This record gives sequence, structure tokens and C-alpha cells, in this order.
Amino acid sequence: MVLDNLGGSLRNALRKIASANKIDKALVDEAVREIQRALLQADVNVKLVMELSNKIKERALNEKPPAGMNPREHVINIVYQELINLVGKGADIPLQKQNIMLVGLQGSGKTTTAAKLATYFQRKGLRAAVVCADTFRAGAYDQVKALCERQGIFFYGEKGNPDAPEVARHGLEATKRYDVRIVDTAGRHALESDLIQEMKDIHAVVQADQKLLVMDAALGQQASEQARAFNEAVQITGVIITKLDGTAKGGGALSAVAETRTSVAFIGVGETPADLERFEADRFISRLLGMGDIKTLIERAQEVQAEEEVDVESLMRGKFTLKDMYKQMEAMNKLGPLKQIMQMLPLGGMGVELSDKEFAATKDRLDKYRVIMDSMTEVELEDPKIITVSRIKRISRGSGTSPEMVRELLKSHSAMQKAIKGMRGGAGKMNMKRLMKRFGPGTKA
Ligand SMILES: Nc1nc2c(ncn2[C@@H]2O[C@H](COP(=O)(O)OP(=O)(O)O)[C@@H](O)[C@H]2O)c(=O)[nH]1
Ligand SMILES: [Mg+2]
Repeated sequence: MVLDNLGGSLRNALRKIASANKIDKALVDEAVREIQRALLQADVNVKLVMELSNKIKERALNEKPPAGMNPREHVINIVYQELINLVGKGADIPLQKQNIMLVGLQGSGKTTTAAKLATYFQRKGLRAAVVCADTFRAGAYDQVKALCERQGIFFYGEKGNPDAPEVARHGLEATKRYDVRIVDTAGRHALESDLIQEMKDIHAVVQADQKLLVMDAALGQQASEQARAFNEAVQITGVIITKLDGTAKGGGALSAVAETRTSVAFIGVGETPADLERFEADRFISRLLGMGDIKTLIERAQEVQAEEEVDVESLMRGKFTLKDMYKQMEAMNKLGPLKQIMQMLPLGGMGVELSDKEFAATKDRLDKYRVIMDSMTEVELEDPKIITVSRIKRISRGSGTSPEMVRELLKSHSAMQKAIKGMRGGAGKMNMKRLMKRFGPGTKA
């Protein structure tokens, strides 16, 4: 979708954090600078950008990562959370009987949105109708008529009557039987006092439960002024940002929402009545960052990491058996479906990303190891040192692999075992991924 540029630049900043060896002030400053640049280019208001940057810096440098989250994931999570705070929680539009009034400048997408909203509520099982209270623009009535008739939506309008509040009153009477009544109003090319007065007059008649400001995503800094004016006139209860399917930047409208302390209710993502989406901050930001559902990813990463970390001291006291190694490799491979996070988080902090090929190779290797290990006795699995040349032959024959494969498995094991033994007692925990990467076959040690 839109905001492609913004998303791209933000992703770059996150990737920088993800591939950092160490999270320190210099790195956070650099990443925040990049985020700032991205947001400013997308027309997000300077003041908001500064507030966001300060919060990210402050939290990234002072907050301790929660258990199970490494410092990189922690900082990425902070950026994600603060971006969600910036766009705010979505406005709550309940599925119930209500009157909705749409306000906004001409061309912002009110009439199109009226038909979209009616369609939305009808799909949810509510009876919806549109009242055309735009008596300003010549073609307004015909546009509503065409849009609604195509969708089988009941609409009311009076061609030729210039009294907008009166048309609104008649319209409400004519649509009494409907659950959700959507009143479409006129706009002007600019904010003018007669427009504001008209909004107030219509509002006095309609007494709408929801007063939604429709704003074009292409609006830059002037979005805030508009939002303030409409908010003062009718106390808007939410914002609909339209044309987010285009090349618009969206940041102006988002800033207006933040500044007027309202929230986004829906986003328009196309010209047809189906192109309306409920706005959910976390989904919106996840999508912007191209991470699918980042929350799930971070949760999964935490789980996997917990499994990966082995207690080195107990390993040094006890034995590191072939089974232990297999378990570790299996844990590592669980990350497989989480390709997205793998792309972001370099393995074991070594700045090495696993390619598709390497993934497939690890999976292959795991499958082979499983077969080989199935052909070993319990004693051999517990203490691979006893595996002699003749045993290797037997195991390779039994598993339908080659003696080389068996030797490769044993070599990996002994390399990892040595590394573990070589660790000082104080190490506590270590990251197995790093070891796997270094000592796994097929990679240069
Ligand atoms: N691409 C796109 N076009 C939209 C969207 N919403 C409205 N439009 C177009 O914007 C133009 C103005 O819309 P309209 O509903 O007449 O605006 P109004 O003057 O506020 O009633 C029309 O050509 C619509 O088709 C949207 O979400 N995406
Ligand atoms: Mg209109």
C-alpha cells in the first residue's frame, strides 16, 4: 500500500538496529536520525517527530530489555510501540444504531466514503442509509444517487433545495427505519466561515453520535489547521483518511489526528465501496514496517530464544551428548518459518544472515542427522567418543547415508563440545545459534 517510502526508510532504520553488534548511544542516535528523516519526508509534523525521537532515545538507552528479549529486539520493539503511540489507538465506532455526520473539505472523499460506510455497516448486518445534505455542489445529488443505487443503498436527497439543514432534517425523517444514518455534507475548496457555520447548523439538526472528519492523505501541514477548525465547530469524534492507496504521504493527516487528540476510525484505500478499512494502530504500523504481525514475531522470537539458550554450567558439569546437539539444532531451525525476523535479526549477533539456501541446508542437515542418529545405539548417542571406524560404517549403512556424513556429524559435535568446554564458568548462558553457525558443517569455522 501507500507510505511505501516511509515504510522503506523506517525498515532501513530498524535493519540497522537489528544488525548492530552493540546497542549504544551512537547507534540509537543514528537510527533515530533516520527515523526522523523518514517521518519528516512523509509530512509528519516536526514537533511530533521531535517528541517521538526523544521518547525513543530515552527509552532505548534507559530501559532494560524484559527477560528473554535481547537489546536489539528491545529497541525495535520500542520504536514499534512509539510509532503506534504516534498514530494513536483507532477510534471506536460501535456496530449499533447511530447517526454519523461526515465533514471535510471538497474533494476529500466524503461522498465516496458515505457509500463505503453504508456498505460497511450493511455487511455487518445493520441497515444503513445515506442522506445527501450537500446542497452546495451542483452534481452532489446525482453522485450520491449513482453511488448508492449501484450498491442497493437507500439514500435521501432533494435536488434543488439549497437549505442544507432542512434537507438533513427531512432526510432523518425519511430514514427513520434505518439503523445507521450517514449524513454527507458539503465542503468548500478552503476553510471558510460559511462552511463552518453550515456544519454547525447541520450538526444542530442531526445531533450525530459520530462526527467524522474526512481527510485526504495527500494533505501536508495544512491538515492540522483543518482538523482544528472542524473540531472547534462540531467536536469531531474520529478521522477517516482517504486515498491511502495512492502515492500520498499520509503524515500530514496523521499529525492532525495526533494534534487534535482525535483518532483515526477508518482508512480509504480505493475508489470502490469496498475499499474502506477499520483503522487499527498496531496493524497499520506493522504493515508500514513490512513485518506482518510483528507482535507475534517478537513473541515467537522470545520463545525460541529461551529454548536456544543452554545452561553452560550444567553442560560443563554434565555431558554434551549428540542428543543435546540435535535438540539445539532443532530449536534453531524452529526459526525457519519466522523468516521475516531472521532477515531482521542477524544470527547470534555475528551480522550474518541466513539465506534461503542456508535455511534449506540446515533443514536438510537436520533431517540427515536425525536418520543417522536413529541408527545409533543409546550408548553411542550418549558418548560419541566410542564410535570407531567400524561403527561409522555400520551407522552409515543402517541409515542409508555415507561414512562422510556420519563423520561430519561427529565433527560438528566435537567442535561444539570443545567450544563449550572452553568457555569460562562465569559465562552462564551462551547463544547456541552462534555456535551452530560457527561449527556447523558447510560453514567456515
Ligand atoms: N484512490 C482513491 N480515491 C478516492 C478515495 N476516496 C475518494 N476518492 C476519490 O476522490 C474524489 C473525490 O471524492 P468525493 O467523495 O467526491 O469527495 P467529497 O467532495 O469530499 O465528497 C473522487 O474521484 C473519489 O473517487 C480513496 O480512498 N482512494
Ligand atoms: Mg461530496
